[in-house]
Amino acid sequence: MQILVLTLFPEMFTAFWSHGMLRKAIAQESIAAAALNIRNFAADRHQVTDDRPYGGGSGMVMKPEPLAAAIRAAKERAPDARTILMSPQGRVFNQALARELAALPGMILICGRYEGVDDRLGVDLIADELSIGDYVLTGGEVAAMAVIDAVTRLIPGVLGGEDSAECDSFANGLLEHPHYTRPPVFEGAEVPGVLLTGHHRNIERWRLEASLLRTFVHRPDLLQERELTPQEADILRRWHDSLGRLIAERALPADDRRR
Ligand code: 4HQ
Repeated sequence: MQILVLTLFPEMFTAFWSHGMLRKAIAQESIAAAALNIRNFAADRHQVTDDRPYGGGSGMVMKPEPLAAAIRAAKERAPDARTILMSPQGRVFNQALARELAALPGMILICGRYEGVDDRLGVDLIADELSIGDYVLTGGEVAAMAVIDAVTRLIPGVLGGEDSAECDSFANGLLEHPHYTRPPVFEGAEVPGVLLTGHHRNIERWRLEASLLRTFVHRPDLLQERELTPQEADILRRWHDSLGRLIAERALPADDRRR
């Protein structure tokens, strides 16, 4: 996948793709990545990229001409890439969108600064808009990095184990089970015994149950968005039955409010 970022701060990306999974993905040519400085596409002597907003008000707006020139130059380098503006009004980025983007031949990610970009950059220049969440950033760069990171790890051959990407949180729509490594006792806290038994079926069963419990407690909204496998339904039924028995045996009678 070809990734081009259009930004006023291309140096922000140098450290980003010099480390870890991104560095490896670039080294093995799973992705090619470059950041282009929008300022280099400003035609005037001072290379101005912003201007005061029509209608008045505080803050500056990114001028359309340098951005349009930068996008056209990027499209020449990556003709099949999708042009994507990072913006709070975009589709809210999630794992399903990461999967969609991982199937593209390329992405041109446009990072605004100040109050944003002139709204007249048309659909021929901006095909898609993405938000990474409902909070206000000072620029699209951090948002673009989040997208590049989540998308790159889904490209076949980028993560070590082929199944590691699809075992992760959200791959199956659930939060991940807890993880442990040595030592077996840390500051008095023990690793759950089943994980030390080597009994793989029990371990898988425990992990699924822990996954379901975490999701139920911390992100019940995720359970509303997916179906339950027969094994998952079975686990929930056992909780239901066991809670039902506990309530039947231990609940005190309700206060009689008529008195
Ligand atoms: N922006 N997800 C860039 C965001 C944002 C977000 C505000 C976009 C500032 C200039 N981008 N403008 N949230 O907050 O993507």
